[in-house]
Amino acid sequence: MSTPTAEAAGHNLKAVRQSYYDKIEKFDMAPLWEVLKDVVTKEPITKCVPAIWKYSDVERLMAEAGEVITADEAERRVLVLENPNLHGQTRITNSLFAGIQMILPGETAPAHQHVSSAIRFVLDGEGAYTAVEGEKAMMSPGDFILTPNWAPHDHGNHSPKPMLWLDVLDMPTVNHFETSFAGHFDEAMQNTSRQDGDSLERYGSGVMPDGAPVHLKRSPIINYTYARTRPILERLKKAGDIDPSHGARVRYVNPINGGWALPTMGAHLALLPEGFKGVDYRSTDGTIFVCVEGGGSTTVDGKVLEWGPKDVFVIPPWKKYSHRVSKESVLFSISDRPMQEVLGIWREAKAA
Ligand code: 1HN
Repeated sequence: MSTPTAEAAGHNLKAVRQSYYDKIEKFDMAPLWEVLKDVVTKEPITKCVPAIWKYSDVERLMAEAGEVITADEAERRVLVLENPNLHGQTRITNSLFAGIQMILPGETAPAHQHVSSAIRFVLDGEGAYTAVEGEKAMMSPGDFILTPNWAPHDHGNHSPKPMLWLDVLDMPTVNHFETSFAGHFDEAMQNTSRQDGDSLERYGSGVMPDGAPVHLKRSPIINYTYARTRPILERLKKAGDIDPSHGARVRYVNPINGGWALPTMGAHLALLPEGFKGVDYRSTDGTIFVCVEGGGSTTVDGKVLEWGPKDVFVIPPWKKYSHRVSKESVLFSISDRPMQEVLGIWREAKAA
């Protein structure tokens, strides 16, 4: 018990400190000791919460967007997947943007470029294209398509059906650094000089043209097709090469140096065998998942996310999660892990 005088002295000290803080504020200074515990936390603190976007909702609401605005008017007809705890911030995690884009038969989305790198992960439709740096990449479900930093890109749909895909961009990080530049081209469509699949054939087969330009920061491959990647999961499964948390998993790499396909975002494709019960896992990179095939559930922070084909869900940084499936399933995932690794701040923890 403090004595009345000690209490009075305590009050006095508080008042003295406060008047000192008020004084230094006028000089744009502040006492670190008042906030130190909040800014240097013992463990990661995140505003991001786990969430799932069911494809049935996405498909219905996106169809309505098609009646409200054209792709040309919108420039990009994208519904932002906003983290429920970050509404108004145009992001799914603190560092990444995610959205669903739709392009209807006969539409084009005009050519532009920006500092943010983007990836597309194709959900629905067949045969619309995205043109990136002169390569016209035809899209099929499960394809993973890169639009590296400053690459000119446009999209078009000459197929009879709507085409929908997931866009993920590092835009919130680019804006964190306040380094955004963007440009538009006079022509709606860029001239394409390279055919569908050209970069995958040139660079993704264990050889590459002698004297090929060495892109160290980003992969030269534009479209990592599902047709090429899916059979590798089958091989891993058959060989029993199955991680207890992640299943049979491949990483999308830059074939020049074995690093991530992009310097800012890293992606995987994983097969969870029938009856898979994943061991708890967590890492500092908040991760966006897409169910490509099958269905199952992911438990995170006491919450159960039930997912099926084309559903998108997000796991916040450093939250323990585990996947469970009854039938064989395929999950695509993407995060800001390459950025964290290059800064030396990425961590993971596997349950014992
Ligand atoms: C963008 O340029 C595209 O090119 C998609 O398709 C989504 C989200 C934020 C900023 C730019 C695209 C985007 C975007």
